[in-house]
Amino acid sequence: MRYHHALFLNPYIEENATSTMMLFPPTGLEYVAASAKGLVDKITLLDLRLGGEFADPEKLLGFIDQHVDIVCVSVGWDRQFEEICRLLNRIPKRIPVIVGGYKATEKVEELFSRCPHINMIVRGEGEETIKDILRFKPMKEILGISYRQGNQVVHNANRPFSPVESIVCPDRSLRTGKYAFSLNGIKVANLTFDAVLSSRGCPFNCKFCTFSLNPLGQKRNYEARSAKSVVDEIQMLEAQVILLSDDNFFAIPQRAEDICDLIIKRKIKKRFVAQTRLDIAKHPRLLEKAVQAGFKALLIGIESPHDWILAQLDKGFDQKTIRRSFAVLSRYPIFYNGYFIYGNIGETEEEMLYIAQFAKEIGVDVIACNKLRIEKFSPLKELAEKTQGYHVTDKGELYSDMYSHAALKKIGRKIKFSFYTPGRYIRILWKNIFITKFFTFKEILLVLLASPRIIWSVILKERRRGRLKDSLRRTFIRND
Ligand code: B12
Ligand code: SF4
Repeated sequence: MRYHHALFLNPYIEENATSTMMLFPPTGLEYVAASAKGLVDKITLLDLRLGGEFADPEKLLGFIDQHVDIVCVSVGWDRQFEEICRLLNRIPKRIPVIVGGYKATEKVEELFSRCPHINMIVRGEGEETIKDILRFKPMKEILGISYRQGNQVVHNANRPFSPVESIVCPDRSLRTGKYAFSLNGIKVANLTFDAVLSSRGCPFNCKFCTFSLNPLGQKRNYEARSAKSVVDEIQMLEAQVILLSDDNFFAIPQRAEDICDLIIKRKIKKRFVAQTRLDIAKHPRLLEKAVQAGFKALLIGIESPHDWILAQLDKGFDQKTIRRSFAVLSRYPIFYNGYFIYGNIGETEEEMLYIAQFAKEIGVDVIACNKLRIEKFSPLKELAEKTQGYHVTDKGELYSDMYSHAALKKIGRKIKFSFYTPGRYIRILWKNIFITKFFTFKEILLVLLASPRIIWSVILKERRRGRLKDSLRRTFIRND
């Protein structure tokens, strides 16, 4: 027996996707689709964010009904959960529905109870599991799946991780479109994006982080692909901007340097963005090579300006180290995004608000602040449960009697508006144009031409959310 036509579906719809979300392909789903090659006659990969006729659910369901005999769906995020469940429930019952992804792994029971049409949920990494499914291996023998048996849900044992070098890279020819540069949903310039995963896991164990701890509580030990295989993949890509979506790209400095050397040697001209730890500042030679190879932006987990919070999070550095590291980093023409966490256990409002000031002091270009999340297997769970007055929502959001969810949200906006002043936007543009040279002259012109539409779309969005006046006041008058 063999399936004829498998559909691999990223079910998130364009209008609701935020700007960063629009830039990158659904890496996990693409890996799973690539593994399915050769085991089914035809593969269709559809990312609904790319638009096209199948963004219309009626057309999509018609296509599934007429052409497809197995549907494999990725549920990776909290967003649009209701809509996705509704869509899955409309897939004809005779067609098997397989669901996988980060969120699906977390919400196995909920998905089964809400979506009677789901046949199997693949927990954790799916490359090997999908092969067993497509080979019609008996369900009870497939590691890493959950399935229905009468009124019960059966959870088979977890699947051990596969070695990274054995995992086949995504096949970009399966895509139906390009990931183009868009801001707030508006296509800005002819700049395209792609993502490359050069390693899995992370060698560190920061206490709040569930990056390499999958929703089953399994820790993915750090494993990296060879420099050659990474650069071979990069060299095949059409996109100009490549996100190295590893949890921590520079974890092995020598390997990262080898990758940079190969990029330089092969004269690959791309713009790279990578997620990294602050420790990269200890390696000036690597930083120089990274700049030469085309690294334009680094996304760095700083988390907090406060030593006691950094210690609580087991981050492995203190405020002094952050300041010292940024003194080094600011010598390089690289754009820095600092990730911060606020609403930590015991953190006061004043301490949270200091994030904006601190980020300015150290010279971060942009910040992304998130409330502390405590997921099912987070090592911080015990502390949160033990600390009086603290609670965790079923989505993993931490709040307290002192700072409710809404109060934390307000504090988050205050931090954002203290940092993003009009001067900051000018600085961001200046750095991108003249220092990191992220954009070419033509692209800058296109961004400028698109800017009235972007500003208008932001205004509409803020108005829809009923906070336009407040945002304008906080940006231009007073952020209190
Ligand atoms: C790179 C990355 C990003 C990139 C985007 C990458 C992309 N391609 O879209 C950027 C930087 C933009 C980003 C943004 C955000 N991210 Co992010 N990101 C990651 C990171 C580090 C890697 C993702 C990745 O490529 N994984 C590798 C692939 C291979 O794994 P995977 O996606 O899980 O897929 C495997 C399985 O899930 C399964 N699978 C997946 N789909 C399917 C489908 C089927 C049918 C089957 C069988 C199996 C299957 O098989 C896949 C292959 O093994 C992860 C952490 C991590 N290590 O996973 C966080 C992570 C995904 N991000 C997370 C979050 C919270 C965010 C943000 C919301 C942060 C924020 N507050 O702004 C934003 C979201 C943007 C938005 N607007 O919604 C969370 C998601 C938690 C959740 N689901 O609730 C994660 C898990 C980190 C964490 N633990 O907090 N992110
Ligand atoms: S926060 Fe960063 S360095 Fe720490 S464990 Fe997570 S991915 Fe690794």
